[in-house]
Amino acid sequence: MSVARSKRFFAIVAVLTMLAMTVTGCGGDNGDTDTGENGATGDMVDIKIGVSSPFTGDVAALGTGIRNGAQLAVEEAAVELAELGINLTMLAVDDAADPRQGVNAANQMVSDPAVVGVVAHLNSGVSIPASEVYNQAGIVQVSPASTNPALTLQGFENVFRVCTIDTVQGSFAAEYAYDVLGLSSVAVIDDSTAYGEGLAAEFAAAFEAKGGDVVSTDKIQLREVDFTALVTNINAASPDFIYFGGMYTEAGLISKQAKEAGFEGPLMGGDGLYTAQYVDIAGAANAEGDFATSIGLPLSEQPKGQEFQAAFEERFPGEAIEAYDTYGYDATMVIVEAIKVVAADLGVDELRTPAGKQAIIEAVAATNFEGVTGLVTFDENGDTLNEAVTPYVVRDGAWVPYTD
Ligand code: ABU
Repeated sequence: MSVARSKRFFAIVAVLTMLAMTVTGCGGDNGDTDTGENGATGDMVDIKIGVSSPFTGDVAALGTGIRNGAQLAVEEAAVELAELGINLTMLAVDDAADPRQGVNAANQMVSDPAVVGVVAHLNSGVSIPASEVYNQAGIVQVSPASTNPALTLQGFENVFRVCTIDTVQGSFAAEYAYDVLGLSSVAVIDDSTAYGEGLAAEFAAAFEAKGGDVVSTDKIQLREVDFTALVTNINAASPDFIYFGGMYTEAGLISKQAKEAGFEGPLMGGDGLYTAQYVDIAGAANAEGDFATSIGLPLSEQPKGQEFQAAFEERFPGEAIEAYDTYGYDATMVIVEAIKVVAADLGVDELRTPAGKQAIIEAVAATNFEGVTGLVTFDENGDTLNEAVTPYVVRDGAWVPYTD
């Protein structure tokens, strides 16, 4: 981060306070600025970046974090873009981790002519159906956190993600469990979602390829709370550990109920578990020694992680930085960088036109951006080339990077 940029990162100036008042969605709703017929407020062209993830419901901790990261980025970028004649604000819409609500959110965002790109969504099962809406509308979608490979294999030129995919995460987890942790038998469970099913399948295939024994495979449903029969069967099979493909709410309950039923091994899962909420739900004693892989490097090792942390703590005092906050920030900045390219090439008045939005898609495809999380570049499918994954373990009631 350059000195000038770093200063902007921390500066909360009067104009920013005014702009922040138009950043919507803190309560999960949307909002509009007063915009003239030509999309201009005074001499400024109104441009919005849409942000949609779960701000309510069982996985709101991760979804709200994405919005926080995006909000930080928009507020920082608004100062620079104002100098170009662009009034940049954020349109935040809750998808509640629900595919139908996600498609509604997508329709709401693309129907606003000021929206030139979206940071969306957390859940793969939401991102995939919503991506059709963005594709039809010719709007760029950059997901901060949807890791199912299918999202970027649809042939949509407008779809990108800054997180690596579950093919990478699942095989990393299998190798780690078998080679580093010395675990050789596992009960695999997934939550019947695109993410959970996909990750569990990738993990199980890679674990068996290593020589590991998958003693059972089971499915649960979202919002299930009683896993008595499942953990009884797993205890009878006595695997070394449980692997769960899914999110932290169900994972925490399975860990709790398995340990309380006498299971002595750890539970392991993916990035959907990497939040303090997991430990709270499982109970610290039950979660102790459980494992998760998460996308990217630990915050302290991300290239601009410490600057992000300082800015975040000033902007959101008392709030925790969740797994995908820096990815929400970087996904937003990828769109901001594209806006700057298109504004320079075509002029700010073209940004809201179909040609301008298409040019933004093309500029995002050519991204070469030093983000908080590292260098952001995309392959021909729109997947990031940054494939970092980190193993974490619960120690003394908190997730920490795992070291031998
Ligand atoms: N990648 C974590 C959870 C989000 C999803 O891909 O469904």
